[in-house]
Amino acid sequence: MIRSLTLVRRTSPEKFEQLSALLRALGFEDGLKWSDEHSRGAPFRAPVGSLELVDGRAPAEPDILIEVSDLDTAHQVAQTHLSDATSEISDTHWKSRVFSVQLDDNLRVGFWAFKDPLKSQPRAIEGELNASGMRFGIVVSRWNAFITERLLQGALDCLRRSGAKSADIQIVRVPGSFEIPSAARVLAESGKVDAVITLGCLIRGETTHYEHIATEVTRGIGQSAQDTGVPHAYGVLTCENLEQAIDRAGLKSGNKGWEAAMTAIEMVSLKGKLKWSASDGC
Ligand code: DLZ
Repeated sequence: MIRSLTLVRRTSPEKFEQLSALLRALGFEDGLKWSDEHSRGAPFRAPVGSLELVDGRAPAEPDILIEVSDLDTAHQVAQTHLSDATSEISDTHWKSRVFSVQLDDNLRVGFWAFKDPLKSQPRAIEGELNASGMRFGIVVSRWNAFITERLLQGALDCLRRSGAKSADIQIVRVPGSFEIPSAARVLAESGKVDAVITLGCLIRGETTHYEHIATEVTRGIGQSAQDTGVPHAYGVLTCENLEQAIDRAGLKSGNKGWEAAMTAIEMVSLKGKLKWSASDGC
């Protein structure tokens, strides 16, 4: 029902133009201007926006507070447009930073942004990282077991620490990465797991037809996920050499088995939430 928010203040034509130019420079789009013998208006459209009512005090009590995505750039822009009127950036008591533009005694506009950039992201449905009650299948290849066993340990560590019970984790071993998709599909179709974690290691230097195997394994895992609707996490390393594989199995670049397990947990949770929100009509 609500279409716009209007700020009414008496100010000079010069200040009015200066504020308009600043809002334009910060990304507001011009609407249709109007004027009559008493007043004039300049509507601005925000690409995304919201209206918030606050009962309490804001820093320096601006007449209006505008949330921006990049406060430092907004501050530079304000300084180029209204250098004398623009305050320094300061901290707020709500984990944000703010500066204000004092146009005249009648009009002070505040600009602010959360210190944590993720807080100002658009609201979204996201999975949780709690695995309690979830059932997992792990398909792990024996080829390059020196690496894949480390991936498996990483995945198990992640699942258990996130609340999964050992009894709810089914481990399946296959000869090589090429066999991962078919075993993953059987597990997914069994109805006994909420997600499948696939772990393997292909090393280009040691593998003839490396590209073909890697492409086929990736395609097969993706297809199993799409056909069955069961989340599949991809923990198959495709490496140039053994050193790279060691790095990704717990040395320099973390443990990709651990990361795949975390992805599986998040996707199971997300799937539950999406089902819930779809049945709720959202
Ligand atoms: C044959 C083969 C080769 C050469 N290299 C690898 C590898 O680096 N990583 C891996 O997981 N598997 C490899 N394999 C085995 C194949 O994935 C498959 O198990 C066999 O070709 C039998 O189908």
